[in-house]
Amino acid sequence: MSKLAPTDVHQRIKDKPTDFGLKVVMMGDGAVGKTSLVLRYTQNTFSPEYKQSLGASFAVQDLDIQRQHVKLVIWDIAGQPSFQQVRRHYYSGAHGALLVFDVTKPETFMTLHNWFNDFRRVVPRGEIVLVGNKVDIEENRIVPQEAAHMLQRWWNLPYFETSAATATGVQDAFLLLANNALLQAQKQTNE
Ligand SMILES: Nc1nc2c(ncn2[C@@H]2O[C@H](COP(=O)(O)OP(=O)(O)O)[C@@H](O)[C@H]2O)c(=O)[nH]1
Ligand SMILES: [Mg+2]
Repeated sequence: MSKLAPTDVHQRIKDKPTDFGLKVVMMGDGAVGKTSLVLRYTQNTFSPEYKQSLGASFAVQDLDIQRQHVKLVIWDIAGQPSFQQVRRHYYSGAHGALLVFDVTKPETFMTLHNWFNDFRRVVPRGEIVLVGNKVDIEENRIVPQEAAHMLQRWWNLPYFETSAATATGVQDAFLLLANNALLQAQKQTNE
């Protein structure tokens, strides 16, 4: 039998029960930086190599927000269009989504409405935060801020400019998503 190390005991005493489990999903075309944003947020790391996601994986982040102990479960789903049916399945039960495009690739901006509609069809009241990623490569930027702001007003969503490479905006985007998702989850519990 293995003995508990003192640090484990401390960890267990410190561990508080979870008040809320929140599910959020990453959305957006392949290679916009979804996996990189999750890794930056949960592990504070970044890798410039491209590894295509297959299927889905998830990361967990413990947060204390609004005096609640929250377990944020972030689903990172593959962006391949052939997985559309699979995506619908992953959306169900989600409290929110991070909708990501790449500011250097206008085609990833043009497809946002598909992601938005797909998600809202399954989760009509899900919270969405819009994210323009890769702002660190400003010289390659093609999608201007004004275009994102237009969409933001149209859909009434929060918008953040981020870089998984430099960490710009990443914490802010996930924190606001978690906050809004928690409010939504609390509303549902009280109904
Ligand atoms: N310069 C830069 N490259 C990024 C950024 N985010 C992701 N990448 C790169 O873009 C590629 C695709 O990223 P990935 O996270 O796999 O995209 P996903 O398919 O949406 O999950 C990888 O080579 C990443 O290193 C960023 O903020 N800035
Ligand atoms: Mg990925």
